[in-house]
Amino acid sequence: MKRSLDHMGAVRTAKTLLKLNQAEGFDCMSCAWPDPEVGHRHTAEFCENGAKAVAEEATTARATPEFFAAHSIAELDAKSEWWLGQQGRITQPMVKRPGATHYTAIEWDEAFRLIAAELNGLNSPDEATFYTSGRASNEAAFAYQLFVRAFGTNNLPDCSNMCHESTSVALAEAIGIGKASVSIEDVYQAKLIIVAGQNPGTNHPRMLSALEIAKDNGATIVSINPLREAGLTRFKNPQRPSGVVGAGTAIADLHLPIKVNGDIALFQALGALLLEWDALDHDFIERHTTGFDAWKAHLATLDWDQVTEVSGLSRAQITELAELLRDSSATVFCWAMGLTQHRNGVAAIRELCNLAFAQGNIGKPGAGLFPVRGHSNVQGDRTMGIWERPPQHFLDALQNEFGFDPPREHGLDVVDSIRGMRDGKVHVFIGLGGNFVQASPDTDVVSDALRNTRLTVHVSTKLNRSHLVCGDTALILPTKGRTEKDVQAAGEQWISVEDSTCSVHASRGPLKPASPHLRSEVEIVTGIAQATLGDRHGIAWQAMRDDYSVIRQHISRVVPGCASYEVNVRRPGGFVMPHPPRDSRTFPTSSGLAEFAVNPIDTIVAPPGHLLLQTLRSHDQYNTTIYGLSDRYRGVEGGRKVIFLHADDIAAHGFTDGQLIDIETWWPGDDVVRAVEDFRVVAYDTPRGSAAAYYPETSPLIPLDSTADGSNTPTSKSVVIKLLPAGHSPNRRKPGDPQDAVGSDDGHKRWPDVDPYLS
Ligand SMILES: Nc1nc2c(c(=O)[nH]1)N[C@H]1C(S)=C(S)[C@@H](COP(=O)(O)OP(=O)(O)OC[C@H]3O[C@@H](n4cnc5c(=O)[nH]c(N)nc54)[C@H](O)[C@@H]3O)O[C@H]1N2
Ligand SMILES: Nc1nc2c(c(=O)[nH]1)N[C@H]1C(S)=C(S)[C@@H](COP(=O)(O)OP(=O)(O)OC[C@H]3O[C@@H](n4cnc5c(=O)[nH]c(N)nc54)[C@H](O)[C@@H]3O)O[C@H]1N2
Ligand SMILES: [Mo]
Repeated sequence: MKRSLDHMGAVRTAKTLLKLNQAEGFDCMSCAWPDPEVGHRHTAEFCENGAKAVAEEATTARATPEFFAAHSIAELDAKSEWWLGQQGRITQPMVKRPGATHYTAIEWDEAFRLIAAELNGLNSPDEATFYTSGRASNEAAFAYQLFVRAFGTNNLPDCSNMCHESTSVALAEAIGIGKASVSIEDVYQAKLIIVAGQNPGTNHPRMLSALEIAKDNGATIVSINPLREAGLTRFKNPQRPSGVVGAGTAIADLHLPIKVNGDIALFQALGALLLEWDALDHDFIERHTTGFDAWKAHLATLDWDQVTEVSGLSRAQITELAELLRDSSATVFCWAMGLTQHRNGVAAIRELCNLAFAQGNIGKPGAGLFPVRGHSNVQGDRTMGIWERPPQHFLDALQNEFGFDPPREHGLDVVDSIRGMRDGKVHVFIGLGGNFVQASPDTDVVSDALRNTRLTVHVSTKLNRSHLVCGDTALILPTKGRTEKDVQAAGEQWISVEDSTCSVHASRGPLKPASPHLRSEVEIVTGIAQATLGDRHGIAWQAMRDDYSVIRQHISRVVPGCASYEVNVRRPGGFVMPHPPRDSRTFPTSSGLAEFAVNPIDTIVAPPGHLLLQTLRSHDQYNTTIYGLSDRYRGVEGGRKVIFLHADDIAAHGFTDGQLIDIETWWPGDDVVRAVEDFRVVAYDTPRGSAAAYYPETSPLIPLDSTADGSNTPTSKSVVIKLLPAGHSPNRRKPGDPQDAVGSDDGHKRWPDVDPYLS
């Protein structure tokens, strides 16, 4: 409430928060956690971090043309990401012309003409890349992918490429559809819930309420995580009077402090024990799966010494979880970035699927696979066709509906788009939301790549680093957000989104837009499309812009599972997309069966003297948006450049708790030294050899080429690092380089003189 009142004042706070996640209100733009059924929602159906996300968007601060006149781009680039965000909502389209030092205002139509001229001047449509962050609505996303394909490319990288792509790949192979097989009701009914590589207390706080309900119903909850995340160990439900006082509920009954990247070994060991005890669903295996015998044979060779070494867990700890699995009649497996962002992320998720198949934990009440998505509409955007590797049937449907022949070859994902720009093959970058420079790995490389382009365009609500890393020409196109009313020619519009459990529903913003010049994402996308394509292919962009139900009619004919979209999505609470494994144990894989997989335990082993670093979120950020400098649940206040280490690792390096150090990456065959400097050592309860630090401050350490097998996801959760006392990194910047306050993000800046953290 304090944050909301500070940023929005009392009236806007009441207007927004009471509409948040209500059937007639708007969808929270924070995470993709599902809403309870209509009729079972609280008056305050939101969490602390959802309220922060709303305050961040509905803030009364404004970044006007006068603001941009007063600050050069170089000056803004010396500021922290936090400071940039605090300048408020961007009020008008802004342009940086070639050679200019400042952004200046530009009319919408001129901006669109400028984009059209650059796009139409390319030798090939593949010389442009079109990024999407996961906040865009289904309507905006559908129009955007339609424009990009009508323009002639499948270069549609998105934040998913850096997020749950390993999940999408693994699940598509294993069950034939890349989405969660559960409803929120399944969570309530589960007997056992495993939360692996996820920190719901911070990133999906309303999940804790669901876990609490499950617990009240008798479920056992297990966390598998190198860190003992506070939200799982003591949860005070703010929705209950008893939740605000007292010690809170211990959500997790069992915590397995796994080493970073130890999960495949653990899952295989669990499988081996289930096999040994014959704790299997033979009927399910027989009727619905393939590959069981190979999996069984593979696990017969399991080396327990390797398992305990790699996972950092004892046989007794693993057996305790295996017994819980054995005794559970319905298990839900939840996961997030702790599994996906590793070189072997796809294999880890396939191994988790093996466990689910062995006991038939899919397609029955209280059981299933639950990848908990990040961005509020990242799943919907993919459903709408934001994908660089679209399935042929989707392209066929697009062709039928619009009469043009969409490009058939795969496009560039995030990592390949960066390579394309770096190598001078991609000349235009357009971002529908997001903060590409800070979200991508290898910050210095991606910065140079963007600067190497002719045009960068960002459709954004607020100022961020990516606006300051410009192509020859750069545009910022300010958009309305979820909190805001959207009136078009046909009257007030609403949009639709899909959550982690395939539930699709409507969202309407209650507030007057931050500036009269703002346009909606649909308006901007169709505006660019119309300027670029004109009458090409005869697509009626204007009609879509005037009335979003025109887009929804197209969606109903193109997107599988969306028949009668307009009617279904208008229902209170919306509708649930079909999911054959969940609905009928039908598996649309190539074999028509759920597929067991055999994976080696090829965990990344850090060379002697090195550690494995995972880069994660604090309690006070939304991805690259830094709300503040407090990671309350981990006891860190006032700064973000910290590294969490086991006390023995600190001692082994000859460091002390609180000391400043530099961090370097080790990457085979690479002569570049990647380093970030002046990170404060924090002794923490994590296995030896495993380190943790915040993203995006540590993103410069992640080599662009370090990606997951099969999904090309940057390995944000397993970076081999070396630690040095501060000042010893050869990469260190010279004195006189920009020095900045806390919250700095390029790793080259110093702490202030005040004590940067109090634990
Ligand atoms: N408030 C807030 N909410 C958010 C976001 C935000 O930034 N702020 N971001 C949104 C987005 S886009 C996403 S994708 C989600 C992210 O949600 P999470 O995946 O929960 O986010 P991370 O902070 O990356 O945390 C990863 C967790 O995995 C653990 N972990 C790391 N490595 C390993 C490993 O090798 N094995 C295991 N078992 N665990 C490991 C870490 O200790 C940490 O608890 O949250 C979404 N919601
Ligand atoms: N090292 C490291 N890197 C990571 C990760 C990690 O764990 N570690 N996580 C990865 C993950 S999971 C993800 S999803 C990506 C996130 O990558 P992105 O989605 O690219 O990043 P965000 O920080 O969510 O984007 C924030 C920006 O979006 C804009 N914005 C906000 N609301 C709206 C809106 O309604 N419309 C539009 N058009 N713009 C809006 C604002 O200008 C804001 O600055 O980062 C990835 N990068
Ligand atoms: Mo994400």
